[in-house]
Amino acid sequence: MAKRWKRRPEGSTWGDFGEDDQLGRLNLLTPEKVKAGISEVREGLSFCLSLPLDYPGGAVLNPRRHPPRLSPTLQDGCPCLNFPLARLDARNTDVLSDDQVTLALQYSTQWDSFAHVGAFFDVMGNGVKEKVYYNGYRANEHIVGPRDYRADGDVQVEGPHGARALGVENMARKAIQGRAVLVDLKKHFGLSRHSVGYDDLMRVLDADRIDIAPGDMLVLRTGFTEVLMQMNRQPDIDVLNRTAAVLDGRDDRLLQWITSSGVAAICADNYAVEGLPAAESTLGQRPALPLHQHCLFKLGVPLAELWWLTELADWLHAHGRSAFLLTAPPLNLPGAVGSPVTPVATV
Ligand code: UVW
Repeated sequence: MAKRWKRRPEGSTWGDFGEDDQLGRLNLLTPEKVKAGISEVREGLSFCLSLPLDYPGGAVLNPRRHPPRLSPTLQDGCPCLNFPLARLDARNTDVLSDDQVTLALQYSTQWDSFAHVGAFFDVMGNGVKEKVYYNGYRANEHIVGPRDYRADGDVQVEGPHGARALGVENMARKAIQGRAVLVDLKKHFGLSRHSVGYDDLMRVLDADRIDIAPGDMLVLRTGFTEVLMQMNRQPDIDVLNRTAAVLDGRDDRLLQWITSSGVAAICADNYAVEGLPAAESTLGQRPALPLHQHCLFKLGVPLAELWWLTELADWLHAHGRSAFLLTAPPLNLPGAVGSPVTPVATV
């Protein structure tokens, strides 16, 4: 089989975990790392780190993403909520409810898979920039949409679409469990918007005496979802755009730290982990989502957003701790690019 790529992006991990790897840094969640996470469990207390999935409310945070719509499935043409099975057979005593949902998979507490953000890159070294994703998986071959966007005219694509590689099912099968470390940016920067670069992050790690080891999952508490929850499903986008810390995706030293720290994943309670729009850049061609491109496309570090971290952070502070066991598999939904998640922290 022809290799998918001859050149890899500078500073990427492509190929380091195998030619056909689809897990990236999640490979660092080894049995030792799971045991390291389990050794952080001393009290047997668990925290749910998910928002109710009908938050943020409306579609102002991201106009592509609408709140979930629940509806009953149909039983012989009738809505199956409180459906008396006696309608089918008078001897039946059961009452049946069964439902379905239309859900933007990244509407609320979520994981981004590596199929979420790719880039134009000359993978074959022939001067042609192709649309590729982590480890050289290709647009229209592995990540297939209903339309092939081409400079010389779009082409409709027949047949099933979705992520034939890099989908969330790979992350689900990995189970995503291990040692995680909470870094509390709200404690240091408050609830006003603050763009956190390398120097800021190093000061926080130093002040709070936090050690992050390769294979740890980095969990960032900013307080964003605390403000969001108070808006009661009617988010005020102007307020939210001024709320809470975001990582500065244009800070190359911060991106380099993500590379060298060996973190397996980055999870945050804010909207996109990084500040959007990203700061202006003097480069002509540059990513609009620089931290997404660095993590999802180059390194294979999955990103998670809109987590609920309040009770966990309060408990960890009260007990002088920052590490815990995190269990956070996405849906085992073949072909999906993102996934809701109900992460569980255990201390
Ligand atoms: C975007 O499209 C901005 O995605 P995410 O939810 O990963 O920030």
